[in-house]
Amino acid sequence: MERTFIMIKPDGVQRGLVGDIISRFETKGFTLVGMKFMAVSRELAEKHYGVHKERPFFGSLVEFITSSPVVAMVWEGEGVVGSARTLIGATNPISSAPGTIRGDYGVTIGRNIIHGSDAIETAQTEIALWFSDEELANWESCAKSWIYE
Ligand code: DAT
Ligand code: MG
Repeated sequence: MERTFIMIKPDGVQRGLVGDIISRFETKGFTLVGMKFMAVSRELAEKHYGVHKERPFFGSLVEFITSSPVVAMVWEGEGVVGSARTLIGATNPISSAPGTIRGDYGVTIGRNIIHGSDAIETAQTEIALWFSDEELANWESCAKSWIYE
């Protein structure tokens, strides 16, 4: 089953959006397989955003992600990588659709509340970066047969 890496960024935690965000993934029908509330080291932040290291916003992005705790999660389900990106909305919240997490709660790109892996391969890399195998639970929800045909 497909898995994706989701992180509620420092602004989402500080603004009290953790419960609402988790609820959106739960009620959609995805399965939580890993979660931790944690401070992010500079090393982890730089690795996670390594693809952006030449971009002008890289320094402030790393500062932001390490400034206050985050909620790191792994969610599982059919098509979860793409579907999570849809639930999250476009990168710049000023133009994210209403009904999406960023569209409902954000205004500027540097405070866009949540991260979601952009592809299946990226998800695998990010899950391995943020979680050990022992931190992920292999389990089946009792609702599975009511979510999947
Ligand atoms: P996404 O988080 O939607 O995958 P991304 O991978 O292009 O977007 O960028 C990672 C994060 O970097 C993004 O969530 C917010 C920040 N960011 C991206 N482009 C930016 C810009 N032009 N100015 C400031 N921050 C930016
Ligand atoms: Mg990205």
